[in-house]
Amino acid sequence: MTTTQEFEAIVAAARTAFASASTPADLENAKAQYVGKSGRITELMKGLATLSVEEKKSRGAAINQAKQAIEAALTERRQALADAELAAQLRAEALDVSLPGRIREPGGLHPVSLTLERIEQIFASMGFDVADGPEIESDWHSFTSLNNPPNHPARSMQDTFYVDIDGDDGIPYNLRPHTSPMQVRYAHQHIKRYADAVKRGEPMPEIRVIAPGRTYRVDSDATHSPMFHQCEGLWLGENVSFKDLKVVFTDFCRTFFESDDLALRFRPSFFPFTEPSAEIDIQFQSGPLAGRWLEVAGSGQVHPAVVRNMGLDPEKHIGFAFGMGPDRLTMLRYGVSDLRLFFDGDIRFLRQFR
Ligand code: 2U9
Repeated sequence: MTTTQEFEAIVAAARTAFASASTPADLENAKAQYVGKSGRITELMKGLATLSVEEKKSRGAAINQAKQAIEAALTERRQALADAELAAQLRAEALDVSLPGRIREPGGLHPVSLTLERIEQIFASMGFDVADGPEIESDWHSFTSLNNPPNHPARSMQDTFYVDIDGDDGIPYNLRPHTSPMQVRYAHQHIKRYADAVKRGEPMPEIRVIAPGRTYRVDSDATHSPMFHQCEGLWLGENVSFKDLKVVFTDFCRTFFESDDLALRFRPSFFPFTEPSAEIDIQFQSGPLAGRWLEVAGSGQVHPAVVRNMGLDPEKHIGFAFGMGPDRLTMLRYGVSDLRLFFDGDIRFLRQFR
């Protein structure tokens, strides 16, 4: 083999070795075999020492040429590997900007909250205050003050939830079975205002209040939940009559259900805290519920004993009270057939009201 052929073979072998190096580390190993400390080119250079000046010149120039060719191949391969590495990284970290974003859906109020807000707004427009109060109540506030006899079944463990703490009277506190206690508390909070007015010789201020909120009873099926909502209302004054109850409640129902041809019926009934008492039924004239009488509330003239328990004079404060179930009103308004849907927390149901 001529010298030229020998050098060309070395360069070709180096090119092949570089081409088969698939990582920068492999490539540097391959490089060492040719232009490293004891690489083939380096060894050839060392071999020049024993040659004549003439031979050194010509062989040295040829070795240098081979070395430059190998270094050029090396640089080329280094660049190719770096390019491939960058391309792989770009591929791995690629973002598909055409994918839809992850949207944070806006929340919304629970359908029963929508109803409570609606009820509050309608009664506020008729001059009613909105009362708030505790959900754990004393026996006196939940039952005695409302004229419930001591042995009344509503007081039983089958009907009312009790907590493990006794009140001052030795009777355990209860989870309020209605929102009436809030109105008794409301009256007591405002007694000073009434007394001051009487002292100044002014007419007795009226009580006009609604009490919306969570209530609890031992009951659970498609139309009863152990936790449910109530909204009661109370209007007491020197001249408030059953006629006012009819006007107020008729106006409320027509506004709430957005229907002017809604019929109302007051059916005689009994509650310990009102006398006389009436159930209130409504009848839609059109739509899916048309023609059926639907019970929506209880009502009545507040019993004198209850007025007295509120710290007021039943000769001066006469008026009416009513109580309704916002859960049921929500079912009627939106056509929901199972009460439990409101409390299951299924987002597919709830988002329909957003
Ligand atoms: C005071 C005095 C009297 C509130 C009233 C009703 C009739 C009534 C039920 C209707 C549906 C409860 O949710 S429900 O099951 N309520 O029938 N509630 S009168 O009477 C009061 C309230 C407060 C001081």
